[in-house]
Amino acid sequence: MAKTPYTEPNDDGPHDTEFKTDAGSKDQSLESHRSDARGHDLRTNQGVRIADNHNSLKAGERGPTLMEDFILREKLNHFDHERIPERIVHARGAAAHGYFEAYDNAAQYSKAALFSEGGKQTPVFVRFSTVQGGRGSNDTVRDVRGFATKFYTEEGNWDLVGNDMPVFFMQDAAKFPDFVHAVKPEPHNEIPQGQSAHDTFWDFVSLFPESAHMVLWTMSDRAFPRHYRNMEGFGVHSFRLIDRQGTSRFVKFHWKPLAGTCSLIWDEAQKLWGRDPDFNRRAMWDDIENGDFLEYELGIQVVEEADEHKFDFDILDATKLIPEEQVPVTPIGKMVLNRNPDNYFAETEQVAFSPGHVVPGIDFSNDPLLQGRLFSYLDTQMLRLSGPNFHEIPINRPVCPFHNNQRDAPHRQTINKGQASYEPNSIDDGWPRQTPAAEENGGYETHHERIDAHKVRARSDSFGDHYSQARLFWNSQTEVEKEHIIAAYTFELSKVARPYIRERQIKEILPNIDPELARRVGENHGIEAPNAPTAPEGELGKSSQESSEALSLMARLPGNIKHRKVAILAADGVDAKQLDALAAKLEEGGAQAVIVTPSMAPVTASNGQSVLPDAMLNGLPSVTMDAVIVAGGDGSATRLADSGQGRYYVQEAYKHLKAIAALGEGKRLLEAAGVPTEEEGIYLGEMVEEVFDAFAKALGQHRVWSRDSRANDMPA
Ligand code: HDE
Repeated sequence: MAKTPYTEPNDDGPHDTEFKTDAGSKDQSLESHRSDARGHDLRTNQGVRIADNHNSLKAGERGPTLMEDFILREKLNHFDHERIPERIVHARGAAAHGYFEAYDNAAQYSKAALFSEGGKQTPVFVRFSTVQGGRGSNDTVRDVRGFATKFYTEEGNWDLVGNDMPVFFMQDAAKFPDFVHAVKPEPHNEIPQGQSAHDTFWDFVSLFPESAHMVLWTMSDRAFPRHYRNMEGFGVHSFRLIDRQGTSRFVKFHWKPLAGTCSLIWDEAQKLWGRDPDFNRRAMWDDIENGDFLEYELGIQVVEEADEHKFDFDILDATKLIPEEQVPVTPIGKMVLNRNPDNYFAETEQVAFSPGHVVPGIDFSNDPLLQGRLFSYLDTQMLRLSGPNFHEIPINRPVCPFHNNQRDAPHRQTINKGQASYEPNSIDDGWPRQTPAAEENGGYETHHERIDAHKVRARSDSFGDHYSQARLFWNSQTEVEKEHIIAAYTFELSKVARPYIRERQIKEILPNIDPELARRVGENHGIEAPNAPTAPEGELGKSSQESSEALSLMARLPGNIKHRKVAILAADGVDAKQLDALAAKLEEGGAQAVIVTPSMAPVTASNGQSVLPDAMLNGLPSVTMDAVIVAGGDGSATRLADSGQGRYYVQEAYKHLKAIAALGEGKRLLEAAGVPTEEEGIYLGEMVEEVFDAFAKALGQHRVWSRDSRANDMPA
């Protein structure tokens, strides 16, 4: 290939190679930007000490304020500009720092330095988000979760900007603004916040069959994860990894949570909007503060270029996943999130991700959704972060050196020395110079893909199948999950005012996923659904497999009680020794015991000991917990049974399929609340040892699934 004539590469090889990352590199790079006011005087931004921070400058004590008051003007001026435009999507987020550690096998797939050797650590910053709601909306809404990771590698930043669902609502970037306009709060009244249950969303998706697969995912319990640590992540598109020999392979990226997958229940998620709108971000923050870190494995599904067309779908179509039975997920590394940001705005709000931030060894596919994203993310940062220098904001700066001839623009921080800001130049001896591509430590080289085609505004026939994988997902759900999906469609469509939109979804979309799904949702709306698919054969498509285990949330349940929060209900008269024994058992398994009492006043145990509560009944209601234990003692449970809040606590826990144990007289609370005492998932006994193992086993399954069909009878 002909070289650009003025190429003057580094004659003695690349120069910035002495730079190496370790897990702490980003923390160090942030250190010079941190500011701690303790021990310092209050000053203006120009450094002048302030003598009075309470009174503006006036003409007389009761007179008008003077323009001259430069201290007041600076303060108000700065305050007036404190907000930046929120993200058009993914506005509400929470983030954490951590590190990625490569496994031994990673280097065989990609020449990227972060994968170069087993055990190599690279700092990361991860932002989780919801999509639809504004910055101040709720955490536990029914929505997709963003899972965006910035790897600060020694060759520059790599952003893996993914979601917690492996597919997307559309195939072509051209439809993204339409979709977002439809799902966002409606334009005339800005209602509803954080929800897809409204006319414009269902109007659009019921007319847009390619969204059916992703909409089905969002109608599943995946749409409200219990904790960010219990959520999978997906790069969604096919990307390319390039190895040292220059071989390109298609890959799909997966984050597999080591703590297993589990979700909330819709009723619980809704109640949390009021009880704790910050439920997910608080849990992540608290856990990290307590040293209980979030951990994920990075996995890849690898498709050799020769196999690109061997699937019954197009791997460039972002509405399709590659079933794990067809291409297993190979783990290539592990990520640990172990440090909270120092400042929400400076880090979480100002972090700027882009799928276009890649490093040598990582490349794009022609997925038309991904191609559109490559433009959109940089464009959005120009507005959000006020210009092209957003890469200089501390959280966005690569940890490796970076020099180029980009100059000036708003808020420029770097003081570029020298006269030459162009290339070629002789004044600065040609610096900064290009680095030729190489097996390692080279300049970025795009994979040499041959493209010989007409310029067309068209879509490939191989993108025509809109339903086969929606059917695959539906067939892969357990009965309980299917019931929750039916309830979700029923609920969402009940919020749609226009009957013809409801009807269209039930008659024209759902039967193509599954006629039984359509019939059940239709029944709940008094609409008769066709008993067979209605879409043309091509749209219905065919999946070479009936179901896929990995698509059910149940496939990766936690299996143990680690990280779980268990409420121990207690009131005056409680058996203090039992409380200690319970706390010890729970902590031994890595769970957190939370003593919940009627008020924040200490309770007096039966042995006279004073027990300090961790929370009160309506302070940390059962929706914030994973399971409940009613402690025994002398009168404790009777006191709880006499209180509406006490009874409600266990009723709600029952309704949300939580494991419940009651010790000794604790049973009285269950009886008073109308909670059945003799069924699976309810554990009664005199001693902790009698009930604990069975209780812990049920908690490891996350919920008592066998209760699901009865749970809604509980009027909580
Ligand atoms: Fe995004 N997306 N997106 N998206 N996206 C944004 O960029 C966009 C898509 C995702 O925590 C925006 O900086 C287009 C798929 C995450 O800061 C914006 C298209 C996936 C985040 C944007 C998509 C995502 C964003 C808004 C279709 C999963 C939050 C603010 C062509 C693979 C990142 C911003 C963070 C954010 C555009 C589709 C994930 C407007 C045009 C598919 C996790 O640029």
